[in-house]
Amino acid sequence: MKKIFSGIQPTNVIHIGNYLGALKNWVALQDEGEAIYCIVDLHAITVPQDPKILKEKILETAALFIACGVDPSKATLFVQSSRPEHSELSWILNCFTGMGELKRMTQFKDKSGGDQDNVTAGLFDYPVLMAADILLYQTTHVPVGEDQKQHIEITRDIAQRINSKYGETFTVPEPIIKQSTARIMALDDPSKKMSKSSPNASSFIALTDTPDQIREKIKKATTDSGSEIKSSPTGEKPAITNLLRIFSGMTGREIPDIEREFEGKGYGEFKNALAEAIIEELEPIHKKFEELMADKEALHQILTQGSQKIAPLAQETLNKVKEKVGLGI
Ligand code: ATP
Ligand code: LTN
Repeated sequence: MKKIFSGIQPTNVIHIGNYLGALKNWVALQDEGEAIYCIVDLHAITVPQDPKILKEKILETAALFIACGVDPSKATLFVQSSRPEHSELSWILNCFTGMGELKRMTQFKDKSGGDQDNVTAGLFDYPVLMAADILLYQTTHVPVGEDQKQHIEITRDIAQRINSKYGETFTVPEPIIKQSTARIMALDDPSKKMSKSSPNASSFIALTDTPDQIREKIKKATTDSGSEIKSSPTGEKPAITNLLRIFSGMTGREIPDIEREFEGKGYGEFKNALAEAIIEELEPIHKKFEELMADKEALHQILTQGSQKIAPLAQETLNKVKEKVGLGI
């Protein structure tokens, strides 16, 4: 039986890159095995956060998961910091991880912007906490976007290292990366990944954007030279390729089918149809999100129950590791 684990940080806004690259797959996978989905607030504090906003975002993120189709009666939802086993296992795994391995992580290099002395040790150590999240639940599959592939590889390396030193301790997990939507690019610059932390709000479409905001952002989205609505998997037309991938992800239609529909038509017509397709997919999500946010008590309860449900598994793995390493009395 598949054991699925994934997480999203409760920071900024969840955008259509997160939705197509990760969340949509989470929903599909909850019917294929035991799924555990986590709001990774400990990861969020690796960069400065306003405490009041962070708390509010944790609930909003839970509401968005459910609004997007994660069903709390099928999948377990919980907040990372509510289970102390994550931090504890993370410390132990730190002692089995090399500085050199962490220095090679491209996300750390990107996020520290070359100024490694002025970011937190938490940001450097971020992949080890992520490894703890995954390994604690003996996860078999981790649905993520392309940017997290290297973090799953280091998780596998750490698990294999401990397994070969102490005998079978952890399940070695596999990533699930849906290639067509694994890396949705920024609307203002198709050479950059669509990112929550971008200072330019026009670079992403948030799941909570209004229809007018969506129309405006798609209208402004960068396009390539020429006027053909045709993708180029080899990279000469990165902007239109990205817009076609978004169109396909939102509607479930194949890219060649969309290209045929817009043959001989211009960007204007294509962009109008794309904006409407996004609005149509997001409308029920907005509605559900508003309903869920109106009953915060119910959201608290879902998250508390989720955390209690998975406690025995987290404790079992942690105790096993402590025993093998020789910790405790
Ligand atoms: P930031 O860019 O600020 O680091 P983020 O947008 O990557 O944040 P996360 O919470 O780090 O957001 O990612 C949540 C999930 O969404 C991860 O599985 C990640 O791989 C996926 N994801 C993030 N951005 C994209 C994207 N542009 N395209 C596809 N998947 C993405
Ligand atoms: N690092 C991921 C979020 C994350 C995660 C995880 C994803 C934290 N722990 C465990 C999958 C499994 C991100 O920010 N994109």
